[in-house]
Amino acid sequence: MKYRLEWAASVASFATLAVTKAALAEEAAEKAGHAAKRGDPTVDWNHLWNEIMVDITLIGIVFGIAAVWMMWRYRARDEKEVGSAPKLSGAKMWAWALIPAAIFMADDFFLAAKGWSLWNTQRNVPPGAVEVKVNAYQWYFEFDYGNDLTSDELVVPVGKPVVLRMTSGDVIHSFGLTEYRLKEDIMPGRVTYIWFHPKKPLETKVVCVEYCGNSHSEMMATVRAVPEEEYKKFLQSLK
Ligand SMILES: [Cu+2]
Repeated sequence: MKYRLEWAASVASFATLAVTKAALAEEAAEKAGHAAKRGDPTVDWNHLWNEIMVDITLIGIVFGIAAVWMMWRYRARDEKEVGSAPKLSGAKMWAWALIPAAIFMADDFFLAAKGWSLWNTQRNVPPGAVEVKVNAYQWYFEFDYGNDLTSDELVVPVGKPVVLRMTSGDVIHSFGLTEYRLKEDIMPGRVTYIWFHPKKPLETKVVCVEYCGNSHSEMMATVRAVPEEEYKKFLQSLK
């Protein structure tokens, strides 16, 4: 009897957590469906990030409240008081171990599955993507637009998917383009790729995000997403 209330309160908070999470996820999915098409590495990355933030915030709040409540509920009332642990039946012991574990593993697998689907998006380059080769060296990037047109700047047209085919002339580097949520290693003797879909004009930086020697921290390049016309002019200027 004594512990029945606590038991009921715990079950209720787990149930609330599960139901609230499901409702929020559904709402977020609906919003995302209206706001943006699925299958964009940047959009999907942001979506997953937000979902994880909601997830850990909810868990944090529920457990914070439970911890504070238990500290108050089970406080020592005088200096000499000795606590007495509840004697759980075998069934209750297993339930206390397995039910919370199952709830959290379901949550973890749910997020892991979303991670896999984001990975699929990152691997599936849409047909007709603009292709740029990236050569990385200690300590700079070189962008190759084909037909012997190279630049130390990455310029891409707005409104089209862009795929980067990357390799290294020396050691391992990594292509870190935070603004578009991209990161992919660049290795000697191997071609790796990553794609993104710039939606509006933007100037930002790509930085090397794998330690590659003395001047690693200075290894960066300008990235500009520009309107189609400006992109064509840029290619002309390389001739
Ligand atoms: Cu590097």
